[in-house]
Amino acid sequence: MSHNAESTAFRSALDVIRAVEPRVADAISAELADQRESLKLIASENYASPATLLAMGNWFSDKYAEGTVGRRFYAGCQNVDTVEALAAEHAKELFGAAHAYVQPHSGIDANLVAFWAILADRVESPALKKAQKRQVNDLTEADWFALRRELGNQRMLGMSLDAGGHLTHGFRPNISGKMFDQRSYGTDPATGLIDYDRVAEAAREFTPLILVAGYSAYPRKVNFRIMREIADSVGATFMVDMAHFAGLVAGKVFTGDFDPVPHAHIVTTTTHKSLRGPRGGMVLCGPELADQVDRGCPMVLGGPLPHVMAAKAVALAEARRPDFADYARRIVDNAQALADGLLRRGATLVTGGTDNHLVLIDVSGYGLTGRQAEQALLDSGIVTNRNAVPQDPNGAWYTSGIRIGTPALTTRGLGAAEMDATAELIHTVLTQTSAGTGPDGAPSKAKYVLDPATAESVGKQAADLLTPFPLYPEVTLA
Ligand code: DSN
Repeated sequence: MSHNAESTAFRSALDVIRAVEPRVADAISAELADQRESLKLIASENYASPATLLAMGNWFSDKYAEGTVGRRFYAGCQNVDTVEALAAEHAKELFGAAHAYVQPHSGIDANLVAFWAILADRVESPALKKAQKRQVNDLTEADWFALRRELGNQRMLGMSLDAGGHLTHGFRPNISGKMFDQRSYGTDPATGLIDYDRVAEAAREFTPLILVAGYSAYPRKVNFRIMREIADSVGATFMVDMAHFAGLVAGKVFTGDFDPVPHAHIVTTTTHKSLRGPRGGMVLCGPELADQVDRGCPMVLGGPLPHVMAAKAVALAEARRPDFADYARRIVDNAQALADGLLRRGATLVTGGTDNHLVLIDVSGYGLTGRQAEQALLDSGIVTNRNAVPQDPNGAWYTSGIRIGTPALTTRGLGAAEMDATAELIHTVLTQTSAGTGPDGAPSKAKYVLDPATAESVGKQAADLLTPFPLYPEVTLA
């Protein structure tokens, strides 16, 4: 039996792996089967193309390449230079950025690179300047102490986690909340929307060194022009983490005031969410910060992952094609269709809807915590994640929200009609689930009751919904 190139490639790879450790080959096959069967609504996930996936499984993984293109600490990096330069070139063209640094391994790495670039650029520290000029032998113990004190007490203002901000924007359990003197801005309790006057007020009071915009659970566009004006008014560096919506920027759905690249001093992103690339991070900036950003390795990062940079180059080339703009548009159309379907059925949505790729359902109206809802939906073949809502009484663990997003299902080809059907399935599960009790009979935030027959029926309908939209149709493993 003959196979197309993709099937042959993945089958051959699995055969080779199976000969060494069959359980790994089986797990990889099982992961494809699981992803094919699940109605994936996790807002931060997607399906990378076969070309992107295949670009990661090769000899680039064997290469050390600390440094930057043409200026490495290791010999023999000419091919790594090729893929790193290609990825950076595609990123610059795609986003209209002056400089792109494609080495970060993840979003947190990208943010740390950006934080340290800003600190190195902005903090008046003679000791730091000496260290930057590699005059470290001239630094005394007192200099090092001063450097740590000066760098460690800078101010950052970012969006609070429960309003939809990200862990790395100063939330206490993350290093960003420990290395910075941090404050956060929230959203208007009545509307759930960012109140720019309040952000400006917080910035005036706190005078941060860094103002951060970006989110992982805010279902609306952000006006980056206004945010930049606020940053400028207090002399802050304006940083945007566009990890969640990079695909919408790439696809020109977010333009003008809503495109962060022309407005921010520095922009970070992951490459695997709506951008649909490999798992990794990236930093974009103007010429002023480029040198500091390029010091990400060794300041924050170890050796880059050349195999992932190769995959970034492939995915970014894909995102420059005209059909990516259509994909980005459909992501938002689908999110709005999903939101409308839920609202028509009586759900409460944070901000009352969406204008990006995600929807945040407040499940307290169903008498559930986010954790109960997440598990009941999972039992029914619908993969989501629980998420805090603004001023969440259940905190970040149990939460009162369910975050759903459309990048993955849009990649599969589902459209507005399927989004409405998905809204019906979610509504069915949430209305049919009730809060359970613990062993002592006390109310539980984790236990729930859902008739297994309902879960099975919804699971079957979810599977039926996916049948016309096969995942990786070009790949046959059996
Ligand atoms: N964990 C990612 C998300 O789901 O939003 C962000 O880091």
